[in-house]
Amino acid sequence: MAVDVLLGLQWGDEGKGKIVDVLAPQYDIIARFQGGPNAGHTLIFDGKKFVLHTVPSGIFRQQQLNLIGNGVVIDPITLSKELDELDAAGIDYQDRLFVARKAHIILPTHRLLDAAREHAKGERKIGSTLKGIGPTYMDKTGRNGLRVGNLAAPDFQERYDRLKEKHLQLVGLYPYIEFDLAKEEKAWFTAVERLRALPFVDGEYYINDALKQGKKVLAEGAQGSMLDIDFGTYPYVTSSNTITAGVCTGLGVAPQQIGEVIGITKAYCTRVGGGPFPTELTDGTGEFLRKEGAEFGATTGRPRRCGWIDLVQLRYTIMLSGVTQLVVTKVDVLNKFETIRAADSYLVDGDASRELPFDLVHENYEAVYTDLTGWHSDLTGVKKERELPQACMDYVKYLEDKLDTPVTMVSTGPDREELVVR
Ligand code: 2SA
Ligand code: MG
Repeated sequence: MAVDVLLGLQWGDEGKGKIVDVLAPQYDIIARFQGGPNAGHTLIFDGKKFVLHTVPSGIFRQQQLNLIGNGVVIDPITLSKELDELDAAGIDYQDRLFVARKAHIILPTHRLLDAAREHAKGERKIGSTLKGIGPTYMDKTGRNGLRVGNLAAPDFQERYDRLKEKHLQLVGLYPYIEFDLAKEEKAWFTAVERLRALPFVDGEYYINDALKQGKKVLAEGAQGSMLDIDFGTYPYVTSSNTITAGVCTGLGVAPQQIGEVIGITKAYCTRVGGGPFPTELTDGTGEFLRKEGAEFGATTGRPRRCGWIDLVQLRYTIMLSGVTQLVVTKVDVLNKFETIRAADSYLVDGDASRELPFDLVHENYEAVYTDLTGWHSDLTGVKKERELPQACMDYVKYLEDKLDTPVTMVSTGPDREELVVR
């Protein structure tokens, strides 16, 4: 079993990028298996900050190979900008970054459609990142999509034109929005050349050959389990499977190849975009969490909604992905709290329940909280378990106990170094 999985257990932004970067030296290949440039994986080291959207977070470790798997959707424009930033930082990705031929490509008109549909929804909008994710996956399942491997086909331009025409017809169904298609297309075709220059592989053979040679793979999740297309808070979800099952289809590996499943959770909870969030704090406390945790979207800059940790929700996503170990991030954000709250059960129609109801948008439920004592001290820079205050250790142990899963790492700050490994 040589494919370990790392994924977010909440609504994204759990700090996956940092943990992948820390774990990368233990692996030969880091692979993204779903999502696209809607992701924003923030890494901080040597006083520098990087935000990755398409490129796997193993790129900053020189010995590791990185694969953008078939389950990912790629926007050549975003990818090209990321490569520019890597170039500027002197990161050598030559022969270390591979792209699966079966990955789908985001066209400018996918972004146009995303924007037009969101605009038309008004109040009911998903709060998508407007990166064209939904429409691209729709073309994938609708069997219309263009894939990376098609870039080499002599009729690529014709296929592009046909799909674009289809999109423009669809856009006509929605109210008009501003979009400079000619300009976007120009940038896109320039960026496509950049994508073409990367080595393409048949990702499924690439990974399975590597596994046969005894190589270790880390599958890097994007977004979070509650945004999963099947099990998330539908329709307020993204368009891919963000749980462990997505690794099998998004890379072409069999289930028995899956080893450790590392689930990342914040010490509290956030969500960006629309949709239900049972433990959301819409008061000053939520505002305080946002400020302390610098909770703004890494891709869109949108303020993130903040609330307490939700154990009902976490037990659900741990179950769905077969999580074997937990990483708790951003505990330092709770430094100033006298009391920390955790939702351990829900009241659904007045009855206590430890399961998530079917429809979190319309059903009658509320979170029931347990109060825990805060540590009320500064954790910045703490790297050893024995340096963690007792109340903080008690919180970690409470989570382990309630979630029935060991906590193997506690992140005490944004830097690569600010981490307690247990
Ligand atoms: P989309 O763009 O179609 O996938 O949006 C659908 C929903 O999924 C949410 N979503 C995310 N939630 C958290 N983090 C994400 N990545 C960025 C980040 C987001 C940002 O790391 O901060 O910068 O705003 C992400 N990507 C998608 C999205 O908010 C919709 O609710
Ligand atoms: Mg993020």
